[in-house]
Amino acid sequence: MVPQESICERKMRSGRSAFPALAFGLGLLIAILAPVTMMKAQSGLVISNKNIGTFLNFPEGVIPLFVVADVNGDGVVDAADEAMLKKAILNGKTAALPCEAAGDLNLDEQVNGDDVKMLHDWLQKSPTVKIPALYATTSLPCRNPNAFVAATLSASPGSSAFIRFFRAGLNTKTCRARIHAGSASVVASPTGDGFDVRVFGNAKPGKLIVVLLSIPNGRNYYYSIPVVP
Ligand SMILES: [Ca+2]
Ligand SMILES: [Ca+2]
Repeated sequence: MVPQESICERKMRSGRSAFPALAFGLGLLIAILAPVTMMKAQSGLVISNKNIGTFLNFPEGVIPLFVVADVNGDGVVDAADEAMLKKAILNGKTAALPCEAAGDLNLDEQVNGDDVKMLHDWLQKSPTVKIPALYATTSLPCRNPNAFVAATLSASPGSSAFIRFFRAGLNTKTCRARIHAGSASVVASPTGDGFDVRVFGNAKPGKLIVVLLSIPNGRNYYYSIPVVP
């Protein structure tokens, strides 16, 4: 199994679905007064002001994602990320990384030599990780200005999860999504800014829906949605 899917499975155990309540309690008032701050509280990823208007039109519970191991935020996972991660750890400056959260490959909420080793092992198999994973977390920050997609973090049988783009040029005409694994189908959103993942009524809680997302320039990413009761 590819390492990215191992990450996907681990994140189910990490309990990330516990945090959406954070967004709802303080709710709309904060959204109106300080949207950028709200986005940071939800996911650790700060969305730039030029994109925030788009983001606020997305369905409830849609959270910005980052690319696992892409610490320099260019959308690709390669030796440049390994070098940057290694240097930041050696200098004790992981907080200064464009996306510190992306450096926590093993999802233990720390960025250290174990993560560098994991990334090094991944890159031994291929100079770039062919299909990196998309992920969201509250445990570490990510300021990546190149973030491009947001999504629902979990879905119950019979409901829909949403994937939404917030970068110019990314939409249902230029991007594709298909189900890689799991009991669901995927359709273009009515607004054309992303995809709706329809989880089958007989999907089993505890399983994952894995979506293969393709954007221009040959970039592909896996996004895993845990099925919850
Ligand atoms: Ca990178
Ligand atoms: Ca780690």
